[in-house]
Amino acid sequence: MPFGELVCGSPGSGKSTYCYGKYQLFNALNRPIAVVNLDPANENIPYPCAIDIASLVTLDDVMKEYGLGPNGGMLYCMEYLEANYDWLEDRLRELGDVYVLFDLPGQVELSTNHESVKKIVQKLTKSGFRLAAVHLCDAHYVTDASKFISVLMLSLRAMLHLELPHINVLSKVDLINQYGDLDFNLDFYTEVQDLSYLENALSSAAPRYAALNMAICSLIEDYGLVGFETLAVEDKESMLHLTRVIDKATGCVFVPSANAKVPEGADAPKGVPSSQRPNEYGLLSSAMAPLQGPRSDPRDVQERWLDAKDEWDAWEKAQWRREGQLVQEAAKKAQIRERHPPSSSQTTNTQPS
Ligand SMILES: Nc1nc2c(ncn2[C@@H]2O[C@H](COP(=O)(O)OP(=O)(O)OP(=O)(O)O)[C@@H](O)[C@H]2O)c(=O)[nH]1
Ligand SMILES: [Mg+2]
Repeated sequence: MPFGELVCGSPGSGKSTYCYGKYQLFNALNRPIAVVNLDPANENIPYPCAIDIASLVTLDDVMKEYGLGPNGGMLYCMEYLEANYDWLEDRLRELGDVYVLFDLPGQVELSTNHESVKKIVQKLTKSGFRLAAVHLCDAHYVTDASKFISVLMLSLRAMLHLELPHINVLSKVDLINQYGDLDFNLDFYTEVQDLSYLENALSSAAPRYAALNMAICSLIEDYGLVGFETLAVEDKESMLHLTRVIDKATGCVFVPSANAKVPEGADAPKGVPSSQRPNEYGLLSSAMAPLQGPRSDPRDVQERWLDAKDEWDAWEKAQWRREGQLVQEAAKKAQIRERHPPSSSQTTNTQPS
């Protein structure tokens, strides 16, 4: 049963960079992963691409052939992919039981109202994929009340449209202090508990629309669905935390590792992937426990990227320097050992008499 993510979000929100970051993280963790590029306009793909929509259709060709603009062309490409879903299915089957990331184009209508992506997702789900939508929103939107409202609306719309386990993410949180001070602590924006506090900021920016803005706020609150995780793609702790959140949302957290033991007496036919085998972990007590650890609390994130960014940066640099020194020392020692291998008398273990 393959697990995976549908990585969506507005243009430039960091989708492709996130896919590459996750690819590197999973390789370091020895978790098999494949990235599928579904953006027919993605020319500089940063990650090794397991499947590329460009080998089926490209935006340039569509624009030339049908005289369409870039946005219409993009919608056509997605409709073409939907019509040729077999092409995608065949290639996904060849990948086997790996974790799959789908890197979507930045046109938000694809994940908010256009039907093709939704239908492709439905077909993937039907064929056994367990996907979560990871919706990236640039973190700088939280520095302005009206932009924050628009990002909440966009996120809610995507949640209602895609009908997948859904994780909204404030990406590029490492850059957030460049856009000035926040009116509230970061957890106000990530937890989206009480939007009435935005009233002052919204009314002073656009007094004419104050009532409309507050009506939108109460609509978002009534649904009670939108909340955010944070992401700084180069921060390992941030990536690990987000990975844990997504694993929990997809149910991947319940899947034992490939070499997990099967309980005594349980029926476990050979060749069945580990996701379909019984296992002996106490999953409900451990896997569903609240997430803990660095960057799992928005207050930690605020301290790291806003309140004490310089101190943390300096500390991290010192750690990297230390790691670099250790690697150099280890390499030197290995060189010396190569040049002067220990004599056989030094290597043989002498048994005590
Ligand atoms: N500082 C910082 N920069 C980031 C982060 N994530 C992405 N970026 C930068 O944001 C820019 C856009 O990133 P992309 O990954 O191309 O964004 P995208 O969403 O794939 O863009 P489209 O495919 O055009 O919609 C690049 O310059 C990235 O280096 C992050 O976490 N921190
Ligand atoms: Mg991209």
